[in-house]
Amino acid sequence: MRASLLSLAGVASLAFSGLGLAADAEEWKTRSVYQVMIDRYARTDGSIDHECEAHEFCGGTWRGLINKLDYIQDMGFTAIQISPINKNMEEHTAAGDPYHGYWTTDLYALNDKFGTEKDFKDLVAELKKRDIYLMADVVVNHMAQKFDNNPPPKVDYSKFNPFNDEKYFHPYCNVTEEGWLNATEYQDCWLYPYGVALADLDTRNEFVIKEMNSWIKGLVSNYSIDGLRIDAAKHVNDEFLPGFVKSSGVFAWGEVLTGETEDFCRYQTLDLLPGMPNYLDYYKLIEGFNGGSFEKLAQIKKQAINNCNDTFALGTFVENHDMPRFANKNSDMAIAKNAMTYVILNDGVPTVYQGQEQHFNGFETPHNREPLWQSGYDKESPLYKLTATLNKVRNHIIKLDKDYVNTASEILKANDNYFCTKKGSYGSQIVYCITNNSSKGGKHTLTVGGFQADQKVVEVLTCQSNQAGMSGTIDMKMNNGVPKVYVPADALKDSGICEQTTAEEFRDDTSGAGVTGAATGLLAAAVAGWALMFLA
Ligand SMILES: *[C@@H]1O[C@H](CO)[C@@H](O)[C@H](O)[C@H]1NC(C)=O
Ligand SMILES: *[C@@H]1O[C@H](CO)[C@@H](O)[C@H](O)[C@H]1NC(C)=O
Ligand SMILES: *[C@@H]1O[C@H](CO)[C@@H](O)[C@H](O)[C@H]1NC(C)=O
Ligand SMILES: *[C@@H]1O[C@H](CO)[C@@H](O)[C@H](O)[C@H]1NC(C)=O
Ligand SMILES: *[C@@H]1O[C@H](CO)[C@@H](O)[C@H](O)[C@H]1NC(C)=O
Ligand SMILES: CC(=O)N[C@H]1CO[C@H](CO)[C@@H](O)[C@@H]1O
Repeated sequence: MRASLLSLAGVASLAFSGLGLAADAEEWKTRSVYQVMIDRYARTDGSIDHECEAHEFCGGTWRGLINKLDYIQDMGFTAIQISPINKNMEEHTAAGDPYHGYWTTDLYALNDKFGTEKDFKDLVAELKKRDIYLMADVVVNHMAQKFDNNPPPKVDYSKFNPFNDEKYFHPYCNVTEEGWLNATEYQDCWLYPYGVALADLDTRNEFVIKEMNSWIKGLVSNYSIDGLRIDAAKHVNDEFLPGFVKSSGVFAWGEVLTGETEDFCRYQTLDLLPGMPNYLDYYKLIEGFNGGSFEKLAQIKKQAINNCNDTFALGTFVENHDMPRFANKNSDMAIAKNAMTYVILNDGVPTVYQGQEQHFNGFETPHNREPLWQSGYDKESPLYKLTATLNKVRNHIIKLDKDYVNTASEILKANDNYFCTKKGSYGSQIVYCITNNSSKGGKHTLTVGGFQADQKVVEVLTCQSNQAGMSGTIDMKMNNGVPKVYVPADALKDSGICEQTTAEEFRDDTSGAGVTGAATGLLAAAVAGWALMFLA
């Protein structure tokens, strides 16, 4: 074991201090992130009846987002991650339109499909006013141009800004089947040539490095960006990343899509990236809720603590724009509640992808990008309300205990049916249990520790009170497969959370049971979903 649990907080606060980013990483840890895909979040006129094709523009804008920030803030989120903002190619392609923003052609122009520069600056100002952090998604691996599927792609490099010459790119090659395990190939070859050529930037080239670093510095400063998500970080050479992050001057998550601990954690231990979306947990969560055991989740968490420098700077998620929706595999509402509970209360930064709170159930790209307006922005939906409560509790506890975010969860139980942890200092600790029992799960008592003798606690999802026994355990009254979340009663004073409580007893909770999310009004796209998923 590389670091004892006690010294972890110290390690974490030292992390990246050499790069002057310590404060930013620490600030980000206290936040809770809502991931927005601009084209699919809100239209300028706020209309909710607009139908569109899954692989074409649906008309969401920065202005639409400004008008609908209450929806995000009322759910307790304190940061948003938005899809890329720079100008994209214009053409319609066999792989659809660049509605997602990942097909950049000009790094120095904003994407006018999403609004004007004034619109974007107004968004930034409105976020500042609300103290919501802005994380911008940036593409550094490639520039994009239409491809007629006749290899090699005939690219007109003069159309790109600022990388307007072939010499700034790797020569064309397609990643072979075996090449996905060979870094030289998956970093230097062109990703998924289909409908679009993702011309692979030579991020070892001196000009490319200098220009990228100066661009990101300008972008962050011109638009007061608080953090970055670096798209396809695994597909650029390692050495490019730290300089880029340092130039930005802000915290960054790099997309490193792997479930292998060593391959994943090396990005932190080699100081390549301060943080990443937590794909290690992701795969084990999907397994755990779909017939697998939560023991595997517990194991990977221990491995991550031993192998990564700072698991608290990772982003916890069960959904993003690249993966099938959680509800696509498992449509049970109680299961979805358990998954959401893990996302918000796990070590690391909670990250919820728009639509998860509405139990959207789309399959692979582009079907996992349902316009949010299909939900009518329903603030009464069971997962919306749950998320609001969990964020409120987490935000409150962080105010009481500044070490909360750098304290590793203690795993109390991890087996086929349950995963329970205690996180934070005694007095303001959060103890929760998630289960895979599903909404058909019956009444049973689950005895769990993590409390102090005789401690008075409140189950915050039902506002029921309970008291720990001499041995610091609670008898949790489980029913209908919903999760349980306990906080010491004293810690809730003046929080506005559960001002009135009743004694804990079995409660029926079938809210939303059987609901499988908003019906998708999207017309099925007649394009290969598997290919699109990787293009963006
Ligand atoms: C991360 O851990 C590695 C290995 O222990 C160490 O060499 C490196 O300095 C650490 N980096 C940071 C930023 O703490
Ligand atoms: C690229 O390689 C993949 C296999 O990795 C193959 O399925 C695909 O057809 C190839 N595309 C082109 C344009 O060569
Ligand atoms: C990885 O791919 C490169 C480029 O195709 C090749 O030269 C190299 O031999 C491969 N490495 C391994 C270990 O297969
Ligand atoms: C930032 O603003 C400066 C001054 O207007 C401009 O020269 C620069 O190109 C801008 N950078 C980006 C990335 O927009
Ligand atoms: C929960 O997981 C266990 C172990 O894999 C499995 O036997 C059980 O069927 C699962 N429960 C539900 C409701 O899926
Ligand atoms: C209804 C149901 O699935 N209940 C199960 C929940 O998990 C516990 C622990 O394994 C089982 O005992 C219950 O039968």
